[in-house]
Amino acid sequence: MRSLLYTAILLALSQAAFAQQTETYGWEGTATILSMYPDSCVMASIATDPVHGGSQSLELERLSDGTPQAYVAWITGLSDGEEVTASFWRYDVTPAAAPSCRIWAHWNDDPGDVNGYAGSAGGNSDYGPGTGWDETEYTWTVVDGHTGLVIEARVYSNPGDMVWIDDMTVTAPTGAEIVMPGGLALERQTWGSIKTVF
Ligand SMILES: [Ca+2]
Repeated sequence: MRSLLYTAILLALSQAAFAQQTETYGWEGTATILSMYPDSCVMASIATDPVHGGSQSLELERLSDGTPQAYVAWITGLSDGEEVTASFWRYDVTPAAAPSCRIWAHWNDDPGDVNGYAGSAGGNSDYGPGTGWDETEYTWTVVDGHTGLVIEARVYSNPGDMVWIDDMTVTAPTGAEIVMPGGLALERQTWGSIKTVF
């Protein structure tokens, strides 16, 4: 009986350790991106053509010479060894030439500021086939005590280049928080409410 109980507890613990949550975002509302780097590097807007799912997508136009990073998701509350997987569909029709798009990320150890930066976390180096929509994905493993990760959509390689993004999926441990476009104001409001309580 006791060993059965231990087995049940161990099972529950292992399930808790590996429990994952998944959030999706398809740009069907008005929110575009959470932030960007450098400042004014992209024009982010809602498009109705091309679209992968639903009736809208995210349109990114590169404005800066430096590689623009459009922040499309933010995961906080992470610990070493945990994994975050993010994917989105991207659209360009220029095989082996710009415009192209990659999924990338950087660490952000400040849970109160989406613009915090604690070093590059790398990403998927593939530029895609450039023959319309294709899905790009990458899995990051948390290291070096980092606690947050910002998912970027990067646009290559000249000012004026445009790419489209749709149907993003982010999977993270249940103990983490996933912030999607449009979720930032809510998060701040929640923090404000918490501060008021204390
Ligand atoms: Ca969509």
